[in-house]
Formats: sequence, structure tokens, C-alpha cells
Amino acid sequence: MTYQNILVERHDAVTLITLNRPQALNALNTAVLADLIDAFAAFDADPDQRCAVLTGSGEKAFAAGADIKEMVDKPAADFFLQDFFSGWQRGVVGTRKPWIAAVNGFALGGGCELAMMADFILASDTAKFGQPEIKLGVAPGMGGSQRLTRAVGKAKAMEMCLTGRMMGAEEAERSGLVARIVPAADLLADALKTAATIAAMPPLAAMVNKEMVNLAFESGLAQGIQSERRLFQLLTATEDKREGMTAFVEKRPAVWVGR
Ligand code: CO8
Repeated sequence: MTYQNILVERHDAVTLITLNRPQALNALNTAVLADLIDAFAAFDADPDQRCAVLTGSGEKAFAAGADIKEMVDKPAADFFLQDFFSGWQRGVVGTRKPWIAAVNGFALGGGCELAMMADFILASDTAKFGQPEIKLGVAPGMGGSQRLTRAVGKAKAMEMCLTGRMMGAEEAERSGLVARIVPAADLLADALKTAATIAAMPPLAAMVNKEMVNLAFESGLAQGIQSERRLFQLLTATEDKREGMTAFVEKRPAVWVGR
């Protein structure tokens, strides 16, 4: 499948998706969203694909936000009637397999929000994160006020949303927004290698681990612990649990069947 606004490549069991509007710093418009929804659905449905990486083309930006030129003249009623931005939650956050955002420059507004939809973020040393929507007379609309606050805490999230200031890679790592910083030149190779490590894990367990950690983000402690226990118990019924534990006991590498 070829797309107008993204590039999709397969690297063995890893799907690499690249936002490809460098002339607009990979700004996210309706067409980009449609391509991403399709690409993430194809990734999720392909049994040979186990982990994905999302990055931006060009050296400057992961994504500089939702496309301001698409929104500038759009009437409020249309934002409401189209439930503008709701597709991101269904089509991107709803992906069941793990995926990584490799942030290679500006991740602003919707770009920061898209990166935070990933299971984790790897950032280049040139990455800059921000929610500057206030400067446009609006506010985050794709989850930024919620996910940024959960990631970095109220003080930093509030300061960033109210002043529009950007956070560099080091501060983002220190604050818990990103998992790791990688030199810009090595970011893609590192992200693909990390994704390959995840892709080599038993796939059902990878999906369940993702679901469990997301539960900590989205539910209360008691409910999260209860769900974790149930999901753990579910995994004990898989062939991969028997294989993984038997391989450990027999001191040999495990061979996963994905069931
Ligand atoms: N949308 C559309 N085009 C963009 C965007 C964007 N978000 N960002 C950059 N571009 C375009 C520029 O217009 C320019 O195009 P052209 O050459 O045709 O003029 C090109 O990309 C290059 O950009 P610059 O010349 O501005 O590059 P600089 O290096 O000078 O600056 C910046 C880089 C600092 C990243 C700057 O481009 C910038 O500030 N961009 C906008 C960042 C921003 O405000 N993002 C938030 C957008 S709003 C959002 O994401 C969520 C809105 C939620 C609304 C909720 C409603 C329900």
C-alpha cells in the first residue's frame, strides 16, 4: 500500500512509519490522519509485524502540530460535527501492538500529543517538545493536557501549556516524558533496534505488557492491580508461557509460537 503523506517500510517484523510532509514540518492534517489510521490498522492486523516505529521525515521535525492552515477557517460547528481529532484516539491510540515514537526534532502541539500516544518515546538530542496552542488562541485537542500532565506532573505541564515554552530533550528525559535520548544521527537505527528487541518477544505477552502499563496510566491503583493479576493469569494459559518457562529450565533459547 502506498500513501500520500506517510512512508511505510517493513524491517523484518518491525514496521517503520514516517510522517512525510517535510515542507510543512510534518504538520498533521486530515489526510495524514487517514493514512496513519490505515497504516496502524494494517500493522495491527499483520501477524508477521510485531512492533512499529513512528518518526518524522527531514531533520527538523517529528511533527510541528496539527495543520494550522487546515484549521484557520474551519467553523466551530464543523470541528464539533466532525468530532475533530477523535480519529486519533480510535485509530492510533487503539493500536494493540507496541509502537515507539522516534522524535527527531520539533514535536509541538498535535506532534507532541502524537508522540505521547506511543508506548514510549525515544528522543534525539535535538528534540523539542511543546504545547504552544495557547499562542493560537486554543488549547491541546488530542490529549496533550492529560498525557503531558500525567507524564511530567502538573507544574511543568501547566507552565508549558500556559506559556507555550518548549522542553528540550534533556529536560524531557529528566521529567519522564521520554525513555531515552539518542544522538540525532543514531536515532532511527536505535529505534529500529529497540523495536526489533520487542518484536523478538512473545507477541501475546508484548500486547499484554503494553495493556498493563497503559492501565497504570488510565485507571486507579486497585483496578490496575486487579486487571494486572487477571491478565497475568490469562498469559499462563498460552503456549508461549509453557515454552518460555520450559526453555529457561532446559537452558535453551525459547521459540515463540504467538499463541
Ligand atoms: N501547521 C501548518 N503548517 C506548519 C505548521 C503547522 N502546525 N508548522 C509549520 N508549518 C509550515 C510553515 O507554515 C512553513 O510553511 P511555508 O514555508 O509554506 O510558510 C513551514 O512549515 C516551515 O515552517 P517555519 O518557516 O515556521 O519554520 P521555522 O523553522 O521558522 O519554525 C516552528 C519552526 C517553530 C516549529 C514553527 O513552524 C512553528 O511555530 N510552527 C507551529 C507550531 C504550533 O503552533 N503547533 C501547534 C499547532 S495547533 C495543534 O497542534 C493542536 C490544536 C488543537 C486545536 C483543538 C481544536 C478543537
